[in-house]
Amino acid sequence: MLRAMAGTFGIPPEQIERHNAERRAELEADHTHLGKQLARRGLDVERLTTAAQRFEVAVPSWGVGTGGTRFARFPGPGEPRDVWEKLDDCAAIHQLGRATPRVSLHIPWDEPEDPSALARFAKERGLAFDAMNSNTFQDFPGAKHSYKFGSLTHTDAAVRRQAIEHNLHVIRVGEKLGSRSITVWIGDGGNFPGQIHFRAALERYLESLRAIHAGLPAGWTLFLEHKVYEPALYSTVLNDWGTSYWCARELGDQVQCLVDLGHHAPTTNIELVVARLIQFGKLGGFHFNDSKHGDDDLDSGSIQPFQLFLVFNELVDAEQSRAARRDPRFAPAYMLDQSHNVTDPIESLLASAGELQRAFVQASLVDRDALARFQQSNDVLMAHRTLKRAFTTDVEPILAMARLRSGGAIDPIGAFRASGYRARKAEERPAVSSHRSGIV
Ligand code: PSV
Ligand code: MN
Repeated sequence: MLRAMAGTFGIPPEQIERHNAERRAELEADHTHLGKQLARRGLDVERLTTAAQRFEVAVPSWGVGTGGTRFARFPGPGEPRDVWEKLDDCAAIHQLGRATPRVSLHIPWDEPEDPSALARFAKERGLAFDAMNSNTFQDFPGAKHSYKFGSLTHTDAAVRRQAIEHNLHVIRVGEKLGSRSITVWIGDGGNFPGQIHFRAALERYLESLRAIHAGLPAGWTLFLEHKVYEPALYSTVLNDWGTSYWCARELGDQVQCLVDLGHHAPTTNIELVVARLIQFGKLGGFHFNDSKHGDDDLDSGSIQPFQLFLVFNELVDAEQSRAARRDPRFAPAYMLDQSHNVTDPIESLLASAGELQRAFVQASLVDRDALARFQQSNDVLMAHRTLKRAFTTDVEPILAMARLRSGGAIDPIGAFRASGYRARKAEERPAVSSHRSGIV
């Protein structure tokens, strides 16, 4: 469906201004007070607020629709029915939170008929496109070959070819949208011991990736996304960060590893994985979410906020000590990848972007000189407490001030609820029975 007119979009700016006016004085007092406390620790609240303003994370187009489990999906009112409406919701999120100026699209879920028109539509709403995501884990109408037994690693070269062509198509669409990266995640793997020859499947993976890499435009990055299980329940082809690292290294400079926080066994030390990939110059990006049991795709920071902080601790440390890492262009791409099953997706995405920003600012508070001294002298308790001191600091006034100064809302979820946006969309977007905007 082509959108001829932009129509009404977003939250009326006067509503945000009114919301902020009621809260500004208290925020300024809190920000000043926090500034004094931080100054005693040698930290500059203004520098931290500017850093928070610069923090950005991409939102997934599939995240603005209600997600679901394999049991059911319970759609909410006013759900976006197509990619245009998804962008409208992404624009509202960015308007309020000011941390999400880019959208990550999934093809063919969001296949645009006219990519240039979609790029214009996004630009009008202050949005651009982040990494493209290819989808060879489902069969789509009209496809000649099925991915039931794999895609890029299928035993049949014709199936592999179809999956390669799809990825090249996604890159071409991305070029028209102004994207500069593609994330490749495959559902390939086995459900039974004996089903798959582990080494042969990985060889086929590399061969297919080489073909995609050959079609990668200059300046583009290809992200490899590993996952320990699901949908394949016994083994996956790109099962862990080590395999991902090996493949990325085999493939060359334009290929990097992407860490989805939910794609590991429950006891995996993810911040250690992050540190290793940084050290080896192959940390390309993240899919942020949270989990309790597996790839739960819960809201970032909702279950293990300390883990999120520790991940950002590695990122900030690497940023501050450039010598410690091999990649001089170190600028990992941040994306959210969540499934909002029981909350309003707009609220979840606003909250999640805020949680990442919080972890980033808290990690920026770590006294790195003191930490290095405690590590050097094996003062274990004080080393740990140095991290804890940063993690337990309430940086909310910095986050709220960053939003205010960037033109967003002091309390984005409160402002969203007061705006009546969802009720308006419920009227404008009557539910259609066949649409599937989430992950089911
Ligand atoms: C797979 O679990 C994944 O994390 C990949 O990034 C997919 O593209 C995404 O979820 C959406 O299903
Ligand atoms: Mn992911």
